Amino acid sequence: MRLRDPRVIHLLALYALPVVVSAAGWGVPAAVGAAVAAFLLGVAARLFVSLRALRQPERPLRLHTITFSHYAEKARWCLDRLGVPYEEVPNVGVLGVLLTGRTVPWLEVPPGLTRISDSSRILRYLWGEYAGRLPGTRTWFLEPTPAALELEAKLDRRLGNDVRVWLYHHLLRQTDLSFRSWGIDEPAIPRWQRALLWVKRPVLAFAVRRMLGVTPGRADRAWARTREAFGEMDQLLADGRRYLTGETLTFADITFASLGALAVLPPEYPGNRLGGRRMAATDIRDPRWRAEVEELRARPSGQFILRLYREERARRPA
Ligand SMILES: N[C@@H](CCC(=O)N[C@@H](CS)C(=O)NCC(=O)O)C(=O)O
Repeated sequence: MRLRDPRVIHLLALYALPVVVSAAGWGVPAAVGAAVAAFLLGVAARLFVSLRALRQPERPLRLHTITFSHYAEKARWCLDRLGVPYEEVPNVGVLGVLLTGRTVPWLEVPPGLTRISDSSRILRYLWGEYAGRLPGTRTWFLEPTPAALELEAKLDRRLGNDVRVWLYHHLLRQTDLSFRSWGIDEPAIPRWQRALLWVKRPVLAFAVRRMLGVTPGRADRAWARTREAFGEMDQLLADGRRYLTGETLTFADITFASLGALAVLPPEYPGNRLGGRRMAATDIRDPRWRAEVEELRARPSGQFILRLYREERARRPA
């Protein structure tokens, strides 16, 4: 969400419209005129953006994210690994979903302004678009084999949600870290968005609690299920295999490592594209939370995530 995008200006104008109409004391005909003008402005903004995009067919992909989102990290990691040019458009936490109803990550594909939501759909798009065009050594990890697809679907549905509920339960009680997780330190996020965070934190905290159902009871259940999921991965790795589905890395490994990372806090999370402060186990003040992180880190699956981050995410992407 950037103020130089005419669609954002239009959205903000729509919010301001009732205030302007009532402050100016306009009657019904003038208010209807203003609504028609707002509609035409929206049409013009979209037309302008579409035509501008068509004139720049070489524009890179754009990945819209929240810096610390683990689903966003999954897509970012795959894009980095694939080595295709892309721009990241980071935003502060939960603003997008409140204003537009769209979750992150979402991928903007030029020139037609195609938008792909959901990390798994983004991965399928990358496979469909680049397998065959790039050398196999770069794309194989995205091959949608039944085993990798099944693991990804399970992890997306369960681990991703459980880690989020468990983490928010802790984060909402440590204000400095919740601000950090929403992007307050990320220089690539516009200043106006970061400034807004100070004002809207109570609203965000309320919305997150309500939308995700973050209660102590649910957080306990989410924690228990997170341990279970790590336990299942321990079992897969118990025969000494290097990766979850065998001897080569696939997007299923990246899915587990990204979605589990916020429970293990590898120093390299979330990759090296972003410039703000990261989250370390030593930043956690609550002893219970810290003990939970330590417990997962000590397991083979926790060690697996730490290893993958060391091996894959420490380098700066090209
Ligand atoms: N199944 C989706 C889940 C995406 C999702 O829930 N993203 C969260 C962030 S982790 C989100 O956008 N929350 C709203 C927001 O923070 O603006 C995916 O795989 O991309």
